[in-house]
Amino acid sequence: MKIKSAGLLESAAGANQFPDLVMPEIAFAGRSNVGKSTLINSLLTRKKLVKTSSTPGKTRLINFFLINEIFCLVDLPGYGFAKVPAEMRESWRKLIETYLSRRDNLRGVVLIIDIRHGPTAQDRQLKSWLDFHQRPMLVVASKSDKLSRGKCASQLQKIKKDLELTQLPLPHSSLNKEGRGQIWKALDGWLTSA
Ligand SMILES: Nc1nc2c(ncn2[C@@H]2O[C@H](COP(=O)(O)OP(=O)(O)OP(=O)(O)O)[C@@H](O)[C@H]2O)c(=O)[nH]1
Ligand SMILES: [Mg+2]
Repeated sequence: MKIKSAGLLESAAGANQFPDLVMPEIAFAGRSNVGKSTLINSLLTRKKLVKTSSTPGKTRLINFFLINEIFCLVDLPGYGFAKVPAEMRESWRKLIETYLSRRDNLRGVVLIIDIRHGPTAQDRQLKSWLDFHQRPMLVVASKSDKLSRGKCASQLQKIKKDLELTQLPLPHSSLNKEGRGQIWKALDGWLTSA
């Protein structure tokens, strides 16, 4: 995919702020700090389009990025960040669920799991919830540069088993760009499906 243009279209705190679009959309979900925003930058070969941070809880709104004027990539707030007050966590959960259950133009969800840690209970919950809502899903194992080749391979198997997937997750590293081509191939399939 050649990226000709990429820009922030909307930051939404509620469903009334979701952009009124019919173009295809792909969302990125996962635990706080797992690398959602970094993956979007890596896919777009933009270093700073999406704000990233070593402090968890950076992305608090749903950010819609318009790409090539023809589709959107959507950065969701991360879940599972213990330092966020309970009522705020609850409001994020509602925001994410509202988005994922209602968005008609959503073609698929990229669920990101840290390759070192594997899925948490909340990741498993989200996976079952996406299955229930029949949302196409791609699991990406982030930060593959943090482990040796052999350890990466065994962690991919473990994530597959834990989440009861039919295929291995795709590894990704923002440092050496491992997996970028394969991830794009999956996203292209969603974007071009009717
Ligand atoms: N080594 C390495 N670090 C990564 C990779 N991807 C993300 N990181 C680092 O992980 C941290 C969190 O990345 P973000 O992209 O901000 O994570 P996020 O999932 O968007 O986090 P929230 O917005 O808080 O939900 C940053 O310090 C990134 O530089 C990777 O592939 N390799
Ligand atoms: Mg983020």
